[in-house]
Amino acid sequence: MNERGMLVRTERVGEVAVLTIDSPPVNATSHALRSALKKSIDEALLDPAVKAIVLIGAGRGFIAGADISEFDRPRAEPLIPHIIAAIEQGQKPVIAAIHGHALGGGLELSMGCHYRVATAEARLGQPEVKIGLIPGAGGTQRLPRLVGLKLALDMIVGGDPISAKTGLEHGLIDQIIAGDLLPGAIAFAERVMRDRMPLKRVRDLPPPSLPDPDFFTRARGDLLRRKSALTAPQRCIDAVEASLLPFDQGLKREAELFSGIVFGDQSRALRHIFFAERDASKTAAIPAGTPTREIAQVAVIGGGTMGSAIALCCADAGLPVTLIEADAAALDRAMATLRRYYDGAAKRGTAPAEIERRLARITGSTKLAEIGAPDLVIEAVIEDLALKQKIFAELDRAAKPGAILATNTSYLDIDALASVTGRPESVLGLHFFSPATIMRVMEVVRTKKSTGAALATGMAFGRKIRKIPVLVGACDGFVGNRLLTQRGREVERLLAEGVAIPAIDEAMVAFGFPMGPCAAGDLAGLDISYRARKQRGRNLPLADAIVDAGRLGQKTGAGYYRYEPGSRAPIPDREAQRIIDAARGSTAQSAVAPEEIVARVLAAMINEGARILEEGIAERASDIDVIWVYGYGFPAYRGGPMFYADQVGLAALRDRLAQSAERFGDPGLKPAPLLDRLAREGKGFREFVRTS
Ligand code: T1G
Repeated sequence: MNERGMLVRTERVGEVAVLTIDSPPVNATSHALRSALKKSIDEALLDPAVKAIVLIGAGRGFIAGADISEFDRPRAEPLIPHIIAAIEQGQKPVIAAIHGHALGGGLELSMGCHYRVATAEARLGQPEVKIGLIPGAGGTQRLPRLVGLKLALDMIVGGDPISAKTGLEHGLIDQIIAGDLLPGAIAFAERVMRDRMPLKRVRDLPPPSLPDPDFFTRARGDLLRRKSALTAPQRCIDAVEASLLPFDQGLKREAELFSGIVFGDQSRALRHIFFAERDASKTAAIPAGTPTREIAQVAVIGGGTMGSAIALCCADAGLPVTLIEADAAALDRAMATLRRYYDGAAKRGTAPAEIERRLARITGSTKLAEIGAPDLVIEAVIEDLALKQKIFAELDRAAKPGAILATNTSYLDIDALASVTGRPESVLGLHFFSPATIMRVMEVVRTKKSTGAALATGMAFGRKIRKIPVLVGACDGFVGNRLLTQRGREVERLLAEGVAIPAIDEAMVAFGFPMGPCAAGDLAGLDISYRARKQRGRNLPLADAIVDAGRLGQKTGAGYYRYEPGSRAPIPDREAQRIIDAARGSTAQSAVAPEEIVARVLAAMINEGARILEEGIAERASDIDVIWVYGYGFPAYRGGPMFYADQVGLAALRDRLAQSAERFGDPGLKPAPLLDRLAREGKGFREFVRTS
C-alpha cells in the first residue's frame, strides 16, 4: 500500500498500463485488494490509450493467494473469478509478471491472464490443500489445460510449488525474464502487440488428455494407501477430474466442491494452525524492536540422541557448530551418528558436495575449554540436575562474555542452572522435540532472569534453524510435557480399568495421531519417562511395572508391545498385558468405546492446557496447539488440543471432567478455573487473552 493507501497503482509506460499490486506483507487478495484490482483493470480496459496491461506485485512476490483470514466470513464480491472474467472478456492482452511467489488465487489469477512471464527464482503453486481447501478460482480447470493432468494433480494434491523453470518447460510460464522483471514484462507486452500475438485464453484450451484410463483410480488408490483422513486431497482429485469436462461445467463442479469444504472442520482447523504457527513468534514478553544478538557460531554439549541432532540442525542451517563430548569414545559414537544421518541424506538426494559442506561445519571435541567463541551454547546431556549445574558452571567460565547458555532439558529447573552462573540473564531453555532433525517446533523457555534480548535471540535462533519457536514459561514439563504427563495418567487409568493396550492406541490413531501413546512411549524409550517420574517421586504403577520388568520399549525389543529384531512395527504382546494385570491385581478386561478413550485422554490434556494458560506459562491457547501439532503429532486437521476443545465446547468438557474427578477421586481432573469460567461465559480458549 503506497503512501496514498492505494493497494493497486496504475502507471502508463507507452501504451502499456502497469498495475502494481501493493498489499504487504504478501499481496494476499483481501476484499479490499480484489476491489481495487477489479477497478484498475476495468479502467485500463476502457482507456483507449492503453493497448496492453501488465500485472506485477510489489514487495516479496506476485500474490500469495486469497486472504486466508477472510474464509471464516461470507465471501464478498468481486472475487478472483470476477477479475479473471473481466480480463478474459477484455480485448487487450494482459500479462502477469511474476517474481517471488504466485500461490493459490495468485497463480489462478495469472492463469486468467493471456500470458505469464516470471523471474528465474519465482515459485508457482496451488497450496490450498495444506489449509484443507481446493483451488477455488479456476485453478483445477486451467492448470491441467496448461501443464497436463500429471503435473497439475501433483501440484494441487501435494500443494508444493514448482520452479519457474519447470513452469516454462510445462507451458505454465511463457518466458523467464533475466534481469529486471518490469522492463522485461513491458518488452514482452510490446512484442505481443507488435507481433499481434493472440489473446490466449486458457479456458479456450482443450481439456487435458487422460494419460491412461486408470489415471484417477490410481490417484485415489494412492490416497487410500496413505490412509489419509484428510478430505481436501480427495476433493482435489474430484475437481481436477472435472477438467475433462467442457470448461464451464468443470468450473461449476470446482465451485461446488470448494463450497463443500471451505466451512468444514478440517479447513477451519488447518487455517487455525496456519496463523497459530505465525502468531507464535509474536509475544508480549519480548517487546517489538528488542535487539537480538547475532548467532554465528554454536556449541553443543553432549552428543547423544538429542545433542547430535541439534548439532545437525545447526549445520543444516549453515551454522558452524562444535560438538563436545565427555570422552573420545563418546565423541566417536556421536560423529558416527552424524555420518549415518548424512548417508541417509545422500540417499534422499542431497548432493555430496553439500554434505561435505555441512559436515565441515561440525567440529568434535572432548574439552570444554576448547569451546572457542560460540555465541550460543546448548547443553544436551542426560537429565541429571547436579551434572548440568557442574557443566553450566564450567561453561560460564569458558564461554565468552555475552554468549547465551541454553539447556535442552525437558523438565529440570532452569533457574537452578542459571543460579550457578554469573550470567543468569543470558540463560534460557531451548527444548527440542525428538527426533530434533524432523520435529518443527521448539520451546524457548524463559527463566526468572532471562532478558528480552536473550529470549529474542533464542526465538531468532529457532527461526534460523527453520524451527517454529514458541516462548513458554519455566515450570515442570514446560507446556508440551505437562500435557504429555496428563495423557500418561489417563492411559494409566484406562489400563487399570482393564482396557487393552492396543485398544488405547488404535483409538488415538483413529483420531488422527500417527501412533498411540503406548507405541510412542516404546519409541522414545520408557526408561526416560520412568526416570523423570522417579526424580519427582511420582508413580504410575502399571507403567512402572512394564519398566521394572526390563521392558524399555523398542530399544530392548519389548515395552507395551514387542518388536521383531530390526523392526519398529509394534506387535501386541500378551506378556505386557500379563505384567499389567499382575500389577493391577485383576485380569478382567473392559471395553471402552474408542471415542470415549479419546475424549477422556484429551479432556485431561486440555484441562492441563487451561492451567498452563492461567499460570501464564503459555501466552495463548494457539501456542499450545502449535507445540502439540508439531511436537507430538496431534493431527493438524483437528487444530490442536485447545482448538479442538473449542470445537467440542467447554461446557461439555467441564462437565465431563467434573464427573471424572468424582469417579476417579483425582483432584487433577477437577475443571481448571479458567475452563470453568470460559464455559460459564459461553466462550472458548480462542477468546482467552492474557491481561497481566
Ligand atoms: N492470507 C493471509 N495472510 C497471509 C497469507 C494469506 N494467503 N499468506 C501469508 N500471510 C501472512 C502471514 O500470516 C504473515 O503474517 C505474513 O503474511 C508473512 O507470512 C481462491 C482458496 C507466502 C510462502 O496458502 O505459504 O488462494 O504473521 O510468515 O515465511 O483458490 O506465507 O506477519 O502477521 O508465512 O515468507 C493459498 C500461504 C490461499 C499461501 C511466505 N495461499 N502463505 O512465507 O512469510 S487459499 C497459501 C504462505 C487460495 C484460492 C484459494 C507463506 C508465503 P504476520 P509468512 P514467509
